Amino acid sequence: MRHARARVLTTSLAVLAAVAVSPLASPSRAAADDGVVGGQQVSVGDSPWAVALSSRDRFGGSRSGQFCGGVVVDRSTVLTAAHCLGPDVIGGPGGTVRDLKVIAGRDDLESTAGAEIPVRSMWVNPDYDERTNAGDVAVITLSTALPAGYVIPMADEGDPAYRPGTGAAVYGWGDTTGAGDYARTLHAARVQVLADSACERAYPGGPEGTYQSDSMLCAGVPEGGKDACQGDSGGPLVAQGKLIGLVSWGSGCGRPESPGVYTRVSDALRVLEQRTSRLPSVSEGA
Ligand code: 4AZ
Repeated sequence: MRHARARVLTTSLAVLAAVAVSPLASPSRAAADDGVVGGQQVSVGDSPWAVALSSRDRFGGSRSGQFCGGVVVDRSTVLTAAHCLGPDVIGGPGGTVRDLKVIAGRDDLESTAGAEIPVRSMWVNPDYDERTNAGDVAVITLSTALPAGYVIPMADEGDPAYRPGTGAAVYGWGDTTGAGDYARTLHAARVQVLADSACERAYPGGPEGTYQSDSMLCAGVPEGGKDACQGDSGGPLVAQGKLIGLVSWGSGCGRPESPGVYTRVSDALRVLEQRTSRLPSVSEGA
């Protein structure tokens, strides 16, 4: 097993600072490049807070061992989904993966760009409910801090970014079709925050989960075709320049009647406040 040493960050902070966080660039990509599902290739230079979780021991050396997404909310803090760090994914209670890393600044998973940052510690929400999927949040503390330009603010409760109809973008290296076609580069799809009623209708309680509006957020497009998918879990849903959701679950990918379900970041903040001593700073509402 090859153990790549963490490389010095190559992304210039000045460049990052100069680039406004505009979720998506020009939409003119070939269909073959479409990814997340119904998305397009984007650059980590424009979205440095989008990071990949990696374990080559468990997921193999291709695609840098990527298996989930994450998001940088503080220089040493990455949020992801609890189910990404559960026994089904990383094997064994509490996680037995020894080579878990956070990859920042790497668009192409076949490259060595950016940095692979070892994990100092992780906290998986003990209240994560595998039956409903409620509370799907975990916190990774990095062994070395990222530059401040990597951090995205989080939207607290009451922020207008949570209003239904708000345009948002979901980011990840996951499946681009729902048939196991994992992306090599970071992709993003434009979706919108949907009314809770859309997900309450889709997920009243079933094998995949139960939609709970206090802790989850519903997003997609009414016509379907744009969505997060397997491998995107834990990654960011961003609206108005702020983090509003973490990719969590759904029935299939891109189905019109089955929107994507996200961990509601404002609720995750409450969970972290109550359960941990850490509270990453939040963006002021309005
Ligand atoms: C997954 O399996 C998954 N369409 C994540 C998000 C969605 C579906 C599945 C939403 O990780």
